[in-house]
Amino acid sequence: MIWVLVAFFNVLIAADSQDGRYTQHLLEGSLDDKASKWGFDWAFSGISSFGHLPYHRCLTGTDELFDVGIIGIPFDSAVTYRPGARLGPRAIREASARHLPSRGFNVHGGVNPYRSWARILDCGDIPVTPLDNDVASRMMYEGLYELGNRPSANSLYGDKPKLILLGGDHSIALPALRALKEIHNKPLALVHFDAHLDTLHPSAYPSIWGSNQAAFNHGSMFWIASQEGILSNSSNVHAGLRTRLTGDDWSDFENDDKQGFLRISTDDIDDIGADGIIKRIYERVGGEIPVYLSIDIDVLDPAFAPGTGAPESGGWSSRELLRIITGLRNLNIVGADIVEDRCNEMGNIIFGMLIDSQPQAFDPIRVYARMEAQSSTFDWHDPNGQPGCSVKVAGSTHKGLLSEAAGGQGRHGGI
Ligand SMILES: [Mn+2]
Repeated sequence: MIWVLVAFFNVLIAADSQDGRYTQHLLEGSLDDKASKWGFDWAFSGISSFGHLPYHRCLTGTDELFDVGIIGIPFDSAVTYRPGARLGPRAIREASARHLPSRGFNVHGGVNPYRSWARILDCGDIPVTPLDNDVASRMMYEGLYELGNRPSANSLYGDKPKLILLGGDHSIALPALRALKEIHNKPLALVHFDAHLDTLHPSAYPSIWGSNQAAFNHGSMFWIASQEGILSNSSNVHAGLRTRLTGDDWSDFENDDKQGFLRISTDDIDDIGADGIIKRIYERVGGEIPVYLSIDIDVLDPAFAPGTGAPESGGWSSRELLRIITGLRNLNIVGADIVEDRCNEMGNIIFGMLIDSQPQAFDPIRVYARMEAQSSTFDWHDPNGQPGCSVKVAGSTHKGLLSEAAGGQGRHGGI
């Protein structure tokens, strides 16, 4: 067979000697030109990192600092309905292929995230075990604490990098909140987009086979976070709710009230519009407290996100959600997640918003909110066997201009 190769080589040489354009073309650039000649990708070429960002397995090396880290959390062992979100990070990365540095200017944020002050890396995945949720929770916490506690590459907007998590089911938010609370050394405000509350007492699930591990699920993680004192007790918001409740009464809402949440229902957008929802979130959260933004894509109508883990009809459109999220750019966001399915367009909007987020620029609706960290205990077991929540959250102070927020419960006002 070697003669075939030799013959082929001879043909190439002959062709080249007859017309030197091939050799000439190859030698045109110096070595320094290689990057400009080959260092780009089309939307459809290249390895599938998020938005064609530089990929660095950040957990295994500290040599690459970053300001915003994209981190996959391929874990879905805590769902109660439809699994599959462990494939989310891969799906999201693939779906983000049309985001490129050369065409990355975000008209909502007025910035090209790829060429901004921020160094953004795709930090790869945390290889979370699917076999033991206690171990999985520890792996997520340790990995995120490690990454979030590194110095940022550029300290212009903070000493610590911002973390964006690609889920994964929604339970991943709990180890993320634990890590970020430790890193920032104060309770966080949670801005939570979801059809569901996710502040459910673990015993709300219909089983007597409870355990501490069973309490770590994708509907109770914010209840646990509240019990552990991770969340500020009056700066949290749900947006896009349309869930049914446990049992025969309003106890899920009453339980939610105790955890310091303002509820904005899906229907509220018909009454106050996207701008009204943005305004309510600002009034509730303020611009200084560190914020964790958690987006369960079931906040969207199943028409837009049909593969999600627990679909509910009657949700917002992609356009409505993008408009609301983009309007939140002046929150002091320190971490965010996108969970419970694959998604595509939201990723770029979010990191554009994150790197443009700066507390000192927060001015349009100035809210003076100061929270005092409150100790609380976490014990999912209710000694009386009651499904109600034995929340122990001491009183907190909340100074500020929150008159509308206080009554701003939307369709579910006062419940
Ligand atoms: Mn949900």
